[in-house]
Amino acid sequence: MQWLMKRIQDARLYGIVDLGYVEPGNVWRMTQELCEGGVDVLQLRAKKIVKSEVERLARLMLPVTREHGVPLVINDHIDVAAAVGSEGVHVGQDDDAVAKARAVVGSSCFVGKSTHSLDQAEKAHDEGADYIGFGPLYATGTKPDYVPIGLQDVAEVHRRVWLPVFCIGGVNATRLDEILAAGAKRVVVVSSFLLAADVSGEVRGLKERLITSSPLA
Ligand code: 3NM
Repeated sequence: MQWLMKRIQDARLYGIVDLGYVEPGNVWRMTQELCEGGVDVLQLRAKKIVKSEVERLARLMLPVTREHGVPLVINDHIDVAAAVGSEGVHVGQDDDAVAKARAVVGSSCFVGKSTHSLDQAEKAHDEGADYIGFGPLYATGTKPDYVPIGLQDVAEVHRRVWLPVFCIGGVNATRLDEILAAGAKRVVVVSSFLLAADVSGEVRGLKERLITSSPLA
């Protein structure tokens, strides 16, 4: 378990295979390309998809992510995470979401939580989340109902929360410099990777810039 915690702490670039962008038939290829490009963590996000299909896709992804040493995180479906033995599970804003997930997946799986304010970030920390998502920084079609929080709290969240903080929402190569300048250390990228003509190349380029311009303290 300690190695797994270290994996999430050392992670800089978090990718998501989001079924809003990727056809089920392309999940295996997309997983391969994201891993080859160098994502440090990969999530399966499949809103509005039946659970049995989420489980099937997770089982398809796992051999690829494991081959690359990339932890696989299942979004929302804690029972699927437990069934397939994924390395992580990601939950939303419900107050008891972390405890509920922990009760199901046990201690061999890390638990991440989405947060959208400094207050929520501190609460997630107190609830025992292993990492948090923090955003959306910008308006994004991937999560269209959420009001962007901007960059103003990025530095402060790192002062208040001693957990890996993954900044999310509208992150792309064009915005990376200002996001890092605002204090981000880790980012999640969804549509900008999934819609790229050269997925691996896009991941590789962004990862390189992330590592060189913002070493982890
Ligand atoms: N969660 P893109 S923003 C899945 O703020 C997700 O919690 C967010 O996708 C949050 O990189 C988001 O395409 C969408 O903007 C990120």
